Amino acid sequence: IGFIKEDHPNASAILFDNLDRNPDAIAATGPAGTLTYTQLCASASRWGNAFVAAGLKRGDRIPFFLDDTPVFVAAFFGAVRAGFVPVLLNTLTTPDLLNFFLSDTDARIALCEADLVDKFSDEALAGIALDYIVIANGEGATPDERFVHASEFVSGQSDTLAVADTGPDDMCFWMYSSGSTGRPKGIVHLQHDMAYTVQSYARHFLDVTPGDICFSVPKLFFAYGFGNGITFPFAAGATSLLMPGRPEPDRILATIEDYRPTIFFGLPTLYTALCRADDVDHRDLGSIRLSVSAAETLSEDIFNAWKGLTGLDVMEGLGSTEVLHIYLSNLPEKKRIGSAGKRVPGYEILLKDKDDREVAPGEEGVMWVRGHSTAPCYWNRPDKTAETMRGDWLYTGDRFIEKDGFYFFQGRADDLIKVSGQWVWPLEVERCLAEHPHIHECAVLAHQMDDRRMTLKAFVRLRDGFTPDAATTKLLQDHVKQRLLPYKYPRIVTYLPELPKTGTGKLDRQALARL
Ligand code: 3SK
Repeated sequence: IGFIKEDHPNASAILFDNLDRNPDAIAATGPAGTLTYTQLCASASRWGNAFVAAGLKRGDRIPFFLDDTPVFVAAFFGAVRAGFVPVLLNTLTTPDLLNFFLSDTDARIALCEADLVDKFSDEALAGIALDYIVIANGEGATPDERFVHASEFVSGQSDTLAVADTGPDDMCFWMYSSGSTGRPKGIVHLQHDMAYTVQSYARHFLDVTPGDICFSVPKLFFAYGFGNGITFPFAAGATSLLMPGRPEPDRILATIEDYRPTIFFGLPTLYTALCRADDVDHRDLGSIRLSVSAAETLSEDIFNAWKGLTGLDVMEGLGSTEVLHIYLSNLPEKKRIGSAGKRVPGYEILLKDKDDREVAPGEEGVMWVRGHSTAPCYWNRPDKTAETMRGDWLYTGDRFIEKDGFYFFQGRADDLIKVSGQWVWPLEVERCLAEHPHIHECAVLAHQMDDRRMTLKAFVRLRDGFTPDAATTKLLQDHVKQRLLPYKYPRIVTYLPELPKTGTGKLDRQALARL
């Protein structure tokens, strides 16, 4: 794809190059405000200068506990341009986890959304030596002298900022993996990684032009939302539509009508909620030219429902935080429903068996990915780095089958469990259960019983009008027994009014495992 690393010594060029190209175009818009490229670069410069004035040293980490507003973007590019390292945190983080992040980053300054100041509780700050917690998007009383408002923090700083003397392989920003087990891992991305995702995925699949307005409902702290809402629009001189707050269907639909985005980025759970929203068929979705989905498999029902509403085929892909963005994708005109798509140019893909041998065509294997946007390591975790970053290849732990170049997800490599002495993939049971007409949504997890044996536990949200009782449980178990091998039925079925979701709208399997 003709990518020359040396051309990307500092990632802030993705924003600042627009000062020459289209300074007066709208860079960011949404309920929190609208800024041209000139205004956004000036704001980024003030942030960068303020971090320098606060005494940060090259490579110092700055945790971002921020919602999606222009402040996020300005502080991000200001920090990167000045040689500091933003750490993008999920704002749904619990205080104990926030404490871990603040300690793991060894940060001296953290940024916090005004609405979320309560999260910086005594528990979150125990043993943490922060000089400043900078409060964004709100004024008002501050809890103690460590807290300072952003207006004060950047006040008097210059509107221009010299770029730090970084190189393409210097650390640029981190995100944390949610991780299926154990504490989260800091995923380290380098200065050239963002530009690589532009030349690989964005160029071949999105073709963003300056007239586009990109709207990512998944938040900027999530690698998918980060590419959709920061990297791709700014690399093209387009506009990013930023919507802070909860991703409720009605707010999303109103935002689409008000700001008329042309590229819409969602997730399967979100498309499902939108397709089921009251009066969705009377809403104006006509501005959207391209709809993208990632992270999980979109059902054919929802694919068809969205097509009925918008006339658009959702373009499904799959990526990871370690790779930074999407490395498998369908195209609207070249797709297989239920598949994560084909290899994105710029990434090499291998499917290997457990002895590290490439599998034969049509056979299942664990996916390995190689490309220049993959993170080189997890911060301070040589054990986990060695498991995942193997030379310049990344071991994804996802099992796939490839047919005609399209990859079909089969589950995680590590979630195979033995029930009654026989192997079961919880995902296979989940997919089977999800087809039952009484089910709104469900998840199936491995569950260890008191006697240490493993079994399958289903978490089910029923559709309205169905009763969570023993008769329904038997119906659901019989459904699985009849469609899969009989031993695969979930021995435990727990009914919930709603299944917990992560900040990015995925099923929160860790939260379910704790129930
Ligand atoms: O989950 C995904 O498919 C994904 C896509 C893009 C970037 C990051 C992630 C995790």
